Amino acid sequence: MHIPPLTADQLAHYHREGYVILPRIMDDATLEAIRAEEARFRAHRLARDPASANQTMFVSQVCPYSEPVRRFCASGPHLGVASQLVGTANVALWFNQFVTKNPDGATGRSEFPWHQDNGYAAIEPATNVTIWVALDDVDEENGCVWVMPRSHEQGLLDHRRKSEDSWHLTLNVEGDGTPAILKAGEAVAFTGLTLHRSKLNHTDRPRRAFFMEYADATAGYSRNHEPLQPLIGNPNTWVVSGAVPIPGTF
Ligand SMILES: O=C(O)CCC(=O)C(=O)O
Repeated sequence: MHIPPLTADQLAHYHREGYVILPRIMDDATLEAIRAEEARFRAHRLARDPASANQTMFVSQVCPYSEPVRRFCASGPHLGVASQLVGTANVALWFNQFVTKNPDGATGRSEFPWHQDNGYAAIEPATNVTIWVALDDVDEENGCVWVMPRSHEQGLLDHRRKSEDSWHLTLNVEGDGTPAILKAGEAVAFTGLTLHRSKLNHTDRPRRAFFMEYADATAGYSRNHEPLQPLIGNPNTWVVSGAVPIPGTF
């Protein structure tokens, strides 16, 4: 599958609005392979924890466990676009995750509240991009992602825990934002500073998604305001395009 480079208009939209809708980035065969991996993890999770049937399933840092996932993240046809969005030839994959929003039923728990990805782990410089790929057709009914246009202009905002019994971080946001309505295999790309969220899944089927975060391979990261660490050297981080300087200690 070939994905043409983003046009100047698409790139300008990304930098101005903080997001851009991408065309299809997973072909049928890849979509099936990645869906099969999602099903494998979901079955495993369900066997371990039957209550997870009604909860959102998050499976992070999947590459060590899955060749199809690793192949897509590290050499998928979207890497040229990822490099354009990050703005450098030297790009690192540093995070990836399945997010399966199971049917909410009447629990009201399938919401993922407003946040910036850098609110969970700050990347510096914050030129990182999240590429969120729909594994099913997604819309307002089954809990698509919503982005808040131009919110990245505010820089990194203060997040707080949603509630004592939740690990979600969030903050007050005025307005509804824009739904990223996608067909399976299409994606939305947004900056690490772009406010986004997803609402409830009102259907009776899981809403499956997979996302990857790419950053300048020389960037650093910090969780909980701890000192910045180089991304490279973190066992989950891989250069997927270009190279980084070799440390003196090698
Ligand atoms: O897939 C979703 O519903 C949103 C996930 C998300 O925003 C995140 O994990 O940071």
